[in-house]
Amino acid sequence: MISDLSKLRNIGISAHIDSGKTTLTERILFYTDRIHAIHDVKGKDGVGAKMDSMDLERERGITIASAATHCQWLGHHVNIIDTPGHVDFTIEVERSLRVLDGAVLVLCSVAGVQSQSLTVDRQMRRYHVPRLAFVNKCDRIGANPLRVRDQLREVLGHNPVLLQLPIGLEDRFEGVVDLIEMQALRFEGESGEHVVQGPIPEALQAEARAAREQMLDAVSMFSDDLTEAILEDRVTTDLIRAAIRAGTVGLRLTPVLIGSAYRNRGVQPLLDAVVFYLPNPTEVKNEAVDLDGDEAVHEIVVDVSQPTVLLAFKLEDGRYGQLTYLRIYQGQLTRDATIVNSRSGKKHRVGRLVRMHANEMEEIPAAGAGDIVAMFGIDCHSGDTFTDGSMRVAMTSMHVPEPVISLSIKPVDPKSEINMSKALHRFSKEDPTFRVAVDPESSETVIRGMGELHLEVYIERMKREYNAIVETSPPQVAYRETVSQRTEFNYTHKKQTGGSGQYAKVAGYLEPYPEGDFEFVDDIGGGSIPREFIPSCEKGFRSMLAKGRRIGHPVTNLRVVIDDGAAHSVDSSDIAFQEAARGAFRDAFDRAQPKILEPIMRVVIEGPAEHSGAMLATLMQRRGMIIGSQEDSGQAKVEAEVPLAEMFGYATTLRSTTQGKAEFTMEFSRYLPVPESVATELLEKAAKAKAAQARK
Ligand SMILES: Nc1nc2c(ncn2[C@@H]2O[C@H](COP(=O)(O)OP(=O)(O)OP(=O)(O)O)[C@@H](O)[C@H]2O)c(=O)[nH]1
Ligand SMILES: [Mg+2]
Repeated sequence: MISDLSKLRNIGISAHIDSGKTTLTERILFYTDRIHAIHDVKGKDGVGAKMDSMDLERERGITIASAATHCQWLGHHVNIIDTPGHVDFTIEVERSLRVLDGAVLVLCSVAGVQSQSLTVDRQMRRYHVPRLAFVNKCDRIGANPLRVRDQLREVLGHNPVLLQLPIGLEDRFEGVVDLIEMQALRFEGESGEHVVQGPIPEALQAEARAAREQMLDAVSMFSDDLTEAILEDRVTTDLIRAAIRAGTVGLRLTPVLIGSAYRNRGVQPLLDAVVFYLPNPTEVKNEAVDLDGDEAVHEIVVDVSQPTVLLAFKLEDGRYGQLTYLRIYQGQLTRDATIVNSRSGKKHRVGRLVRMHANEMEEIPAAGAGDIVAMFGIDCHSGDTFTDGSMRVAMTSMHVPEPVISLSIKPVDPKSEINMSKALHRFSKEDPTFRVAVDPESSETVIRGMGELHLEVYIERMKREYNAIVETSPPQVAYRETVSQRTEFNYTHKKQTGGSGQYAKVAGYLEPYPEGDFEFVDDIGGGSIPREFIPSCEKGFRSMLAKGRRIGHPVTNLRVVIDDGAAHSVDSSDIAFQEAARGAFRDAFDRAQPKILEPIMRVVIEGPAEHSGAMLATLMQRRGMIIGSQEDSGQAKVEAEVPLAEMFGYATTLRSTTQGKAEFTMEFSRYLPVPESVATELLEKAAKAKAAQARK
């Protein structure tokens, strides 16, 4: 168990696709002696980076699942989670940031703040995660770390402070000037393992002095001691570090470091900075909700002697059963301990307890508050809270984005069918953004997810890991339906069949509700509907939301208000009121100018300026709305909002129109009504499908 919590760091490495997170983590593991040779992502030796352990990750050279590891640096224990950059796997970033205390935001020195940097930054803010910025790839042509520092301020609204200056750039990038110790650092040896200190090169001295002044100015804001010391000219390294730490932990400052992971430069000083400036678990505030005491807030005390509270943030099904990644917030966990799931109330016995090192694990007897480990022997959902049973609390949940794309899949043979269902069960349990449903009408299996790549990866994994071969339909967009005007209803459900009849009447209105998916308001004053039947009305309305009346997609942004009605002492019942509500919905929805909504994606394309015309054209052809475009030192960047329905197969188009030189990222932005022509098309398609269904 880690006894001195001030010597523990839990950090995440998050950033835009391809910015070098996994490459950086590989170097960190090498310099901390966790691995004994460096293997690159898509490197020539064909081995692949430690943290990208899945075959599919190695083949494609991208990270798909987050992976955890740990190392020792300057007498500190550092737990690290390397996350994927592609937005389709954003849940992996989300759940990691949920449980981490600090993060390294990696940026490319050429591309600077990119679209995913914004998304990741937003996620870091959501969980109040202090961060360091690492400007990577300083060896690339066009590297400009100072410009990236400026973008951190202008685009992300950070308070970035440069702690280093580059010594040379591009192919002459040699090392960095440490502005705190006023030393030049060079990285020698075959893999940059020897950090050699030396005097600052003559040509850089004036610039370094000015940059140090600037740095001192910015960080003295966070320390009166440092301010005083500056005035009295007795500044020390410790005083500066303490000030930077205070600003960083307080989320008011972002230290900026510089390097090239690939060229083995600048990684050790980054590790120093993790230890110096990122918080230990006791410096971060965490809260749980008391499930017994009226949802009161329970403040977490990071202490091994407190009752145990832990959060299962990630699951993986493996050879030895479910592997559950967890963050221990309070108390401790030992092998063979009994813990209670706060959601289900079920008791479980912890089997093995392990520390993860990518896909390897090391068994440990116990772990304490503040640590991140994994356990076997427990079956649970991702996001479940466990305690030792002495109280019932839940850690606040994480943000789970809604899937926007779906695909129907069909196994090719009976064997695949059995395997497919196993695979789907596992994937949907592990990944809350991956959903599986069977369409009751067509009895087709429909999978939903965050994007084409997300679903493609699961289909490939079904084949490889489960031997389940499936045919897929073209991807479908997750349309929604809603109403556009307030519409009253007054509906009576009446039925007389032999003995007792059915009678219920509901009146009120439905209207657009942009603030949420659905709201039901009971506005009945005089008791025209008996209290006990109000929930029946709500149930009736809710039952209509799953399938809208236009094209059968879910209904959203709808408020239903009931303000009158009638009941009969004998013939009114739960069922009668549900039926009345359904009748009222059918009647009013059709008159409320219903409309179809489609997901709109925020698309960002980056590429050489000579292709900017082609980049724009591809978006215009796809009903794209250009939000902005800019050109900077030969690079063009175009930002647009484009309907998801138009974006299928876009990767191929973009590749061929720009000779593979442009890249794009895409992320859900909002729902908007479809244009008339598209609505007509969708209605025709829905009518055809219905007719085909009827013929069956
Ligand atoms: N020139 C240069 N290339 C780098 C550097 N760091 C990483 N790369 C290259 O950038 C590519 C992507 O690196 P990764 O480490 O896989 O990036 P990542 O951020 O983990 O990518 P995802 O996890 O897929 O988002 C690889 O080809 C690396 O070799 C660097 O400092 N300089
Ligand atoms: Mg990676």
